[in-house]
Amino acid sequence: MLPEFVPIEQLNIAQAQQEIAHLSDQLNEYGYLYYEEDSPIVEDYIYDALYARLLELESNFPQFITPDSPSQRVASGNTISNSSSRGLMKIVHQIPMLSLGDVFSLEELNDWDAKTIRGLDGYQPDYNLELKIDGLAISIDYENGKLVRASTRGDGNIGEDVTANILTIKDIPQTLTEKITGEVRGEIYMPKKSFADLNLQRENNGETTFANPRNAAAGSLRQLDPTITGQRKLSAFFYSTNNPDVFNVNTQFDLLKRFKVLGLPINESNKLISKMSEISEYINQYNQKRDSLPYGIDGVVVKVNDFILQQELGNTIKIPKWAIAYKFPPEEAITQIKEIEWTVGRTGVMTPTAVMEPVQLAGTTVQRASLHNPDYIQERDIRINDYVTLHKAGDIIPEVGQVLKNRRSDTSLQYLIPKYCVSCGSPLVHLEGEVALRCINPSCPAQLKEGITYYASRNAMNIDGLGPRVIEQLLNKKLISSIADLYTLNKEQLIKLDKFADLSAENLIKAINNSKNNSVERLITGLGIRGVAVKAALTLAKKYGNLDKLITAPAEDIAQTNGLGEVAANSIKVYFDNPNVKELIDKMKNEGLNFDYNGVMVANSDNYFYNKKVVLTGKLESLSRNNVI
Ligand code: 1X8
Repeated sequence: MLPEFVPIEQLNIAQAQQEIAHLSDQLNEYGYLYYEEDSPIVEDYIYDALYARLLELESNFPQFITPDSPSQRVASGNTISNSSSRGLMKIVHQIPMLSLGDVFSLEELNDWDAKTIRGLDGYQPDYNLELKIDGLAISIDYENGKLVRASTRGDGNIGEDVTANILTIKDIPQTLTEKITGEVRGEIYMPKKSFADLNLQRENNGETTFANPRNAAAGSLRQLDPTITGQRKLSAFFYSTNNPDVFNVNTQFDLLKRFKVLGLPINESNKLISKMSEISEYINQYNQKRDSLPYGIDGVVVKVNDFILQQELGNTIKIPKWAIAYKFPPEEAITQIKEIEWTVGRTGVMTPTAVMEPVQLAGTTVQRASLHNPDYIQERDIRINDYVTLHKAGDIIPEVGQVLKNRRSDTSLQYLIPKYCVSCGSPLVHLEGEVALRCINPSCPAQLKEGITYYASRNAMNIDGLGPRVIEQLLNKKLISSIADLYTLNKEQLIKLDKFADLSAENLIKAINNSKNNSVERLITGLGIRGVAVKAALTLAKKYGNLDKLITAPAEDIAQTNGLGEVAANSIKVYFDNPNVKELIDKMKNEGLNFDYNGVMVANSDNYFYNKKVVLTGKLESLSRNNVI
């Protein structure tokens, strides 16, 4: 997450010095993890924002610029050397490999369009739209059609010589179809399928897995042993050059076609548009297609199509003015687990939730993700303070993906699964055949709270005004200890609760009393019997007509019910055989709860009404229109 920056003019000198030192350290660490370890821990946009802040501070307080500031790194390393600790030769790019400016909304894109048109004295250029490939940039020199050198982008000025490794990638031609001498730039990526296979294989070998295809591609390309790169199934798309003259074309659109003729792989999803308003269709199309593409993309690159116009617009130090990246909301993020929280559900199952550093993910801020059950934690060896990848399952629910074990500190300890219920302290049990941990104390307050909340919920007894906060207070004040006790409450007791006025107390008492008349399928649902949800409860209510009949029905008979089976039938029998439940049902009966089905019974074929419709007109004394059906 980005910190809120204090406006520069409000900083005193000491604060500025401190912030510069802090940012400098932070960015150096991020840069090291990104470039040297292929293991970034922050999104690019966060790095970029922090870097921009550092530059702003340094330009206002130049006395605090230190030689090890990331802003000074580029200027100091302008010679070829092999001083890299990893042993790959450094290559200075003849022309820097720029990054792209980026925008995150159509509005910002329109601003960029307007600025571009202004830069061209009001001329509206054509734009070539291309997919932004989630890989790593590469620069390759061909001499007389032969591949002679390849280097990574590095910091934009100095990259690493990966020629030997690039020669092992089958999709990259070692010889072009024409004897051309010139440089081409593109993106190396690992197809999603190769990434999944690689990680599976690494997991089986007990090796650490890669966090995403991009890191896997970077790790695979920057190997000292090219045979390893050769085994990694990398691929590439080419999209630009430093030497447009060599290729005899005048536009970006034609350059891609020319690359194809020369045997260079290109991404053929590009599209030429004549005004910016045509972009939204392209963006929507690929945002939707994104998951089903065999390679990762993280946005759309918009380029002024005509090379002469590109030249006219020119570059800033860091980015071209004639191109921009529209970034999709990130689909995967990296964050740190701060805590594992356990909650007890209605049936006593204790579920773990990871509480994390808040992070942006596919358009929302995410801080919590279910860890499902203890096995999920143990199989992945998830620990407090671990860095993990986060994605959205089915595009909605945040889910923890991988643990970045190489980011773990030496002092990290294995996470210990709790042995006791977090609500009542009773020992937890692992029931046969279940992965879940359960608290089996029937009077566990957390279970009661969840159970009563479910009982009062819309699909069950539908008691308006009886939500979890009220129920929690009723339990804490010991005014209730079961659902039957709800019916003994009076107005005076409710008024003493937090935020309870005369009227709301009265309304709640009314709502509770009204629920006594509900048709019995609501009561059956509300009991929360395992395997019996709304639909099954209705089927049972229709079949037996009355709760007592259901309680005394043989398991075999229940199992014959449409949509139920032996498992649900057994669960029903076990439930009603429990002495605590027997006591509960008696209490409910004494409180006057309706045990009958108020709707239309399922008729047997020998019944007179079988297959006949009965039409009633007029008004009924005891039933409303809703209750009849
Ligand atoms: C980066 C990328 C570019 C393109 C596709 N994917 C990228 N990651 C493209 O132009 N089609 S351009 C680029 C850059 O200039 N840094």
